[in-house]
Amino acid sequence: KRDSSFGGLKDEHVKYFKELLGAESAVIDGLSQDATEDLEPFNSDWMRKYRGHAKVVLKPKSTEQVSKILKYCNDNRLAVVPQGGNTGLVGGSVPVFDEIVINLQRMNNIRSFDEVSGVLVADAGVILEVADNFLAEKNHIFPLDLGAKGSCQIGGNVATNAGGLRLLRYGSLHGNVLGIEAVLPDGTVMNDLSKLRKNNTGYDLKQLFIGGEGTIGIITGISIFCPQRSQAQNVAYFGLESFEKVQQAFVEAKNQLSEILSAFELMDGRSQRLLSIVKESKLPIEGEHPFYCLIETSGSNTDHDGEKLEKFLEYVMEQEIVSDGVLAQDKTQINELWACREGVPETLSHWGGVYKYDLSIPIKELYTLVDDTREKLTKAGLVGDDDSYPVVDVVGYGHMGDSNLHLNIPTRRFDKAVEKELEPFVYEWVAKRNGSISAEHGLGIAKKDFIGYSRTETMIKLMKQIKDLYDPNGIMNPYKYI
Ligand code: FAD
Ligand code: 2HG
Ligand code: ZN
Repeated sequence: KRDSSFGGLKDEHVKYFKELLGAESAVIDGLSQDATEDLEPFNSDWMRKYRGHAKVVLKPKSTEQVSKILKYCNDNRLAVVPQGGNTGLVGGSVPVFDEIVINLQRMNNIRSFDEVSGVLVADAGVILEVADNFLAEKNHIFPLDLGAKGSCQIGGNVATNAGGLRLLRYGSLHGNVLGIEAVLPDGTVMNDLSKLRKNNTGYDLKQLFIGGEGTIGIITGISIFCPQRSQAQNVAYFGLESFEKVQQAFVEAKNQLSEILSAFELMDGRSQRLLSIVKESKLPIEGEHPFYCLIETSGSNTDHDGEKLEKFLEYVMEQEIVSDGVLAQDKTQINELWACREGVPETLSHWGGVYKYDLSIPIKELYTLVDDTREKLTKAGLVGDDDSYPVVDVVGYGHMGDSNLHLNIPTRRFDKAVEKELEPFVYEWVAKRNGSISAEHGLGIAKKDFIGYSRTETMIKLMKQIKDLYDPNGIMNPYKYI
C-alpha cells in the first residue's frame, strides 16, 4: 500500500524541478504530457519483474543539484528512488508506486586519477566499463568486474556492494572504496572523499553507504583504490564429473596458481546447455559434463603464467579431477571463454521469467541446494519441456572462489505456484546452514520479507535506528528492505 504520508506530485513541484535542472531533458515529466523521453525504462527493472509508476525522472548534473532536489523532496515529503544503470537484480532500483526517480547518468565525470597511488576519484554515474577503460590506458584496473559492466554505474556498484568476477583477487568494495561523497535526505553533503588507504579516525561512516542500497542517501562521488593492471591474462575452461571434483580442482588451483589466480567461476552443465541452445553455439569443449569451471590468472608474464596454467590442467586431468579442458590461445579466445560464464544471466531470461537466488553457502554444500530445489519443483509437477510447464530448468552457477551460488530457475512466465514452492524453502535451507540469503545483490524489494533468515532481531533493530537517524521522514527508497 502506498504510504499516505508522502505527498503527491503537483505542478508546482514539476515547475521547481524544471527551473532547477533545465527544462530540455533534465526533467522528464509525464504529468504535463510533455515527456521528452519514454519513462518505461526507468520504471521497469532488468528482469522485467518489478514495475513502478514514476511520473518524473530527474537527472541532476552536479552534487549541488542532488542536494537541492533532496532538500526539496524532504521538505515536501516526496519519496525518491536513487537509480544508477538499473541493472540491479532485486528490484531496488525502480519505484514501487510513484516515487521520483533520481538517475545519476549525467554525473559521469572522472574527477582525478593519481598514477602513483592508484587512487581514482569519479562521479557516481560513471559507467563501470568506462572507468575501467580509462584506467586501462593508465595501466590500472577497476577492482570490480561484472557482466553488466557496460550499463551499471560505479555509484550503483558501491550502493549494492557488488562482488563480481574477481573478488577473490581484489577483495570487496568495503576495502577498496577509500572515500564517498553522498547527499543526505535533508540536502546535507557528506564530503568524505578521502584518498587515504588508512584512516582510523572514529566511525567509518562511508561503510554504511556501501551496500546501503540507496536507503540513507545518494552517493554522488567515490574515491577508490585501483591496482596495477596485470600485463598477462590467461584463461582455462574445463569440464568435471561431480561437485566433489570441482572442490578438488579449486583446492589444486589455489595450491598451484596461488598469487596469479584471479577468478575461479562455476557453471553447472545445465546452465551451459541452455547457453548453447539460446546462443546457438557450441561449447568450447566436446561432450556433456555435469559441471564446468573457468579459471583466470593475472600475472606479469603471459608465457610463464600460461605454462603454470597448462601444468595445472595437465595435473588435474592426469589425476582425473578434470575430464576435459581448453586453454585460451589469444585475446579473442579469452573473451569467448568468459562469454560462457558472463552470458549465463542473459541466457536464462530468454523464456520470459527467472527466479534468482544469490546465496552464500558453506562450500561443501554449495551445489546440494540446486539438486534439492530441482527435486522439489519436479515433484510438484512444475518442470518440463513443453509450454504447459512453467519451469524450464533449475540451474546453479556462480563465484566458486567466494562460496557464492547463483541459483536460477528460468521459467516461461512468473508463476505464483512456482514462487510458493521456492519461498521460503530456499531461505530456510540457507539459514539452516548459516549461509546468507544475499551474498552480493542486496535485498531490495525481492528479499524485504526475508532479512530475518540472515540477521538477528537485534541487528535489524540497529539497522532501523540508523535508517531513522539519516532519513527521519523515510523518503529514501521506501518500501524496500528497511
Ligand atoms: P541500479 O540497479 O540502478 O541500483 C541498484 C541499487 O543501488 C538500488 O537500490 C538503487 O536505489 C541504488 N543506487 C544506485 N545508484 C545509487 C547512488 N548513486 N546512490 C545511492 N544509491 C544508489 N552483481 C554482483 O554483485 N556481481 C555480479 O557478478 C553481477 N553481475 C551481473 C550481471 C548482469 C548481467 C546483471 C544484469 C547484473 C549483475 N549484478 C551483479 C547485479 C549488480 O547489483 C548490478 O549490476 C550493479 O552493481 C548495480 O549497479 P547499477 O548502477 O545498475 O545500480
Ligand atoms: C553473475 O554472477 C551475477 O553473473 C548475476 O551476479 C547472477 O543472475 C544471477 O543470478
Ligand atoms: Zn554474481
